[in-house]
Amino acid sequence: MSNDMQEMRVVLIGKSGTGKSSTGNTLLGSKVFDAKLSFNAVTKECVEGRFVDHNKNLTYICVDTPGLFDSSDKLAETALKIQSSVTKHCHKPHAFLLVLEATRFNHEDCFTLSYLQMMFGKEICEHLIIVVTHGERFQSDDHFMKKLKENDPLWDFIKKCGGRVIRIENESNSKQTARENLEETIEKLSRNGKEVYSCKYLSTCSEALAESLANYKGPKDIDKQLQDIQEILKRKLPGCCCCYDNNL
Ligand SMILES: Nc1nc2c(ncn2[C@@H]2O[C@H](COP(=O)(O)OP(=O)(O)O)[C@@H](O)[C@H]2O)c(=O)[nH]1
Ligand SMILES: [Mg+2]
Repeated sequence: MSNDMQEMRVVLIGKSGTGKSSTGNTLLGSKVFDAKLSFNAVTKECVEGRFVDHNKNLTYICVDTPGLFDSSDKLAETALKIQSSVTKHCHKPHAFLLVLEATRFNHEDCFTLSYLQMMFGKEICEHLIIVVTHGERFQSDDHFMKKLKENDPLWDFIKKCGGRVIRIENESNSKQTARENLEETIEKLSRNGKEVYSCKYLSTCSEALAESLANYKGPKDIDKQLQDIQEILKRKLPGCCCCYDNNL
């Protein structure tokens, strides 16, 4: 590998079954991640994949993560797993791909931004790209945007996440268009790799998650679990609330 080989670090994030692993495979151009139709989450731990693009002198490093709201999980536990794995495999990522299946967007999804901010701070918003899979369900980009705007909670959510949204099709015979679309969006967002995510409160976020997990006493709704974490964060970071999304 030549010394001036650049890295592009990307995290795949989202609920189980939305197409995270498939999107990672499309981006890396081969079947690196296990993608399948399943009622149970397939990716239980974070997995790393790489692709070296010799033409661009660029290595894509991609981390696939467990589903965000997998039913039996404690949210703080999943959050700590995702956070520590991202720090380990994908230090200072250029982009977080938030993978969604637009037709399945529901009440639970509205909590995603709060949840992500508790893991990665508000700084994550600058580096989020919403990737809608099953892109061929939409006849054109105009049709896609029209359908997104018709769904008020989904459109509000997209705007809060910075408004960057693309559609891709992971199951088409030629995945080249989807791949190019992903690469172009990531490279534009990161200004060709110059801008990376970082958050100076990351260790405080993990302390808050660990404290909430230690206090966890049996099943609680998503909003209740997130409120607990938020309360701890507010105490640890007075005057500097990490969680700007008010869905809680
Ligand atoms: N038709 C279609 N199927 C997809 C697409 N993306 C993912 N899938 C399918 O959806 C299922 C779940 O995908 P997977 O990547 O395992 O989701 P994950 O749990 O988020 O990692 C698999 O059967 C995939 O083949 C897509 O863009 N189009
Ligand atoms: Mg998966």
